[in-house]
Amino acid sequence: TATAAPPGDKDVIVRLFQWNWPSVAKECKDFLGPRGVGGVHVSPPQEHIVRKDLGSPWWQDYQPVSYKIDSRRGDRAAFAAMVTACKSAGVKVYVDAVINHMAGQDVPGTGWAGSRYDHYSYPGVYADQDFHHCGRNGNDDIKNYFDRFEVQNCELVNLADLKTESEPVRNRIAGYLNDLLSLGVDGFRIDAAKHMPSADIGAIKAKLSRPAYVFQETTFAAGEPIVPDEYLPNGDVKVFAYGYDIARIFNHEKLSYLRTFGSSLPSNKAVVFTDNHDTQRGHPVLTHKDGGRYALANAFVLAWPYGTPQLMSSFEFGTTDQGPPSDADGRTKNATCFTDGWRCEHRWQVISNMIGFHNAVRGTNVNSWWDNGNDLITFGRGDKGYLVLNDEGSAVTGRSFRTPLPAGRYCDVIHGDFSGGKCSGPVYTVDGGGWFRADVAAHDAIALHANARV
Ligand code: LAG
Ligand code: CA
Repeated sequence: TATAAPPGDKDVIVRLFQWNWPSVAKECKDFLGPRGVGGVHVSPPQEHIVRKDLGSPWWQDYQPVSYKIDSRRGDRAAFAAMVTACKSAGVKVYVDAVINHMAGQDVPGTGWAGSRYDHYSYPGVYADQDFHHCGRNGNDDIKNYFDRFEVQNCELVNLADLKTESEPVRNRIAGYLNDLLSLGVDGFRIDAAKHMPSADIGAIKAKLSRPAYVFQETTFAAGEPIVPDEYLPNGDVKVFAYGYDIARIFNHEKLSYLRTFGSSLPSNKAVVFTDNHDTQRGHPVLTHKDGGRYALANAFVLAWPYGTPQLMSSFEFGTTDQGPPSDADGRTKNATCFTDGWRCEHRWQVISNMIGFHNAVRGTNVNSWWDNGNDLITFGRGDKGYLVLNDEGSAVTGRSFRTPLPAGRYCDVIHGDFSGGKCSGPVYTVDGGGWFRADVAAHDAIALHANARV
């Protein structure tokens, strides 16, 4: 099965977690497009449950009630306008597709757009015969992740599990995805992919009206029988180990270990990330709460040639259930970067400028690796870029670094913005032998690249 190529020459994906459609549209035009971001991963657009009684938790959105495109983030018209705006800014739109299950509510209710539902009944969409009833564990819930049948046919936290092997169910799901394609979306993040046999996802993909980029949520823990590799025929896979490894190395080990960083999955099939909305709620990963260390980790992710980087853009939360800033009716408020809890990691100076580095070095190999055997690392990418990462507790002073760069004056995009031929931060002069001299503060970096020459 051919995978629609992501991206082209711009492959970075930004996850605007829970952003409403007008805010996504504006961000595509104001920032993502101009900064060279390839695609935006948006939160689920379909009608979902409403649990105002629980304070409208963010996870309402992962409990579909119908495939109407009408959610706390906006209606169909607002969604369509967002897609148009992003595409005209040169940013592809990837939809979070929740297709393994419907809602997990034991009592009947009314969804966001007014659809009535009961646990295994979604009038006009699905009825009881469309769901698995695995007959295990007393309540049909998944308990044993080491049992393939159970993981794919029982219920993930009580969520009504669709018979993705059934033709009518596949047709319904494909109908929803095709509706999104008709509005111009470019691809899908397949939610809970591990909970569906890979062949079921493949069969649904085969029903799509045109090629779409697919990346799959394939969580994995050692010893589990269902492995991410199984899902490669459908498209790309998310590499969860990557973010855990990054956190371990930055928190407890040595940056010099990054010299061979990656995973056993092929780089061109791997979507990599420091954190996502699930791992940042209670898993050992780096997040916006780690401040500078998070920025440095993402600088490495964007500079290193393994996988398609996905950047997280979060809202602050006290409890793990807390939803995004909302109005009295539960509509998500506009995302206003750096206020009202919107952290906008993708706009942090280091992270956003390293998107430009990533694009400038695309297609080149790592060279000139040098480390001090501990937390100071340096490497080049082709003759296009050079990164120094100093995570030592003390500054490196007056050191000469040998880069693969042609002679010239380069903007340090870690501390300065490059635009209109000017740099708002430090500029380093690389000589004819590729050398430049610099001081690097503790827990700091320098990044030079071909598209930021002064
Ligand atoms: C995912 N990827 O494969 C999402 O990234 C993840 O965030 C989703 O879980 C999950 N799959 C299902 O789409 C989230 C929350 C869960 C939440 C679930 C459904 O992490 O905590 O479950 O969405 O809303 C919640 C309650 C459960 C309850 C369930 C059903 O936390 O206690 O049993 O709803 O009512
Ligand atoms: Ca399933």
